Amino acid sequence: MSFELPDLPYAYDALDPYMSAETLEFHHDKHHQAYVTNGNNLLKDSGLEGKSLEEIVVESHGSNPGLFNNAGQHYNHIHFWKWMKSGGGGTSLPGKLKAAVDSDLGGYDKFKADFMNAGATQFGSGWCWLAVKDGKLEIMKTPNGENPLIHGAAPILGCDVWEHSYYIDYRNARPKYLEAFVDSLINWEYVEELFESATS
Ligand code: MN3
Repeated sequence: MSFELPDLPYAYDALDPYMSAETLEFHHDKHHQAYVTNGNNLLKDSGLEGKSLEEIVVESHGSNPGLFNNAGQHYNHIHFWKWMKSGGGGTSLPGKLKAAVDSDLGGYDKFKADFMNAGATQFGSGWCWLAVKDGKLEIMKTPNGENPLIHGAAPILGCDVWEHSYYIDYRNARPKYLEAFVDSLINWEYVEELFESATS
């Protein structure tokens, strides 16, 4: 396979004021595009050309760091755009997901605090995650382009805490960005869809 930049699933200004059109133009058109371009160059002659994106991420880990970084970030961003929507976020979790958040994570308020804390305490660039591991929800954080796939878990929600994701709108205030993401941007229906496929 070769990597391709997907279109955003909404207009550039759809997430305003929580994430500006300017941020999305740079983040999608420049940063994600660079992972696609560099990833395709590094995929050539890697021996992984015929694999799925998930397989490329897992199999390049530890053996081909350049490809791993770009393939990981391509995977992460494909989902990141879909993890947000206009009018998203807040406590309106679909039923099965809400039940799992209650039983595995101690409820929505604790999920929110722990997810934001994972993002705020990721030193430098990286991601915070809600993932399914061994059938249960877990909060995780990873550096750079890494994601839960290489830890035997299925990511169902992730927030990009690289500075390019928030510096235009929030400057250095990463916790404010994380709070806006949780309160006003999360596409819970897409999270539920990934939860269903990770647990079925
Ligand atoms: Mn990014």
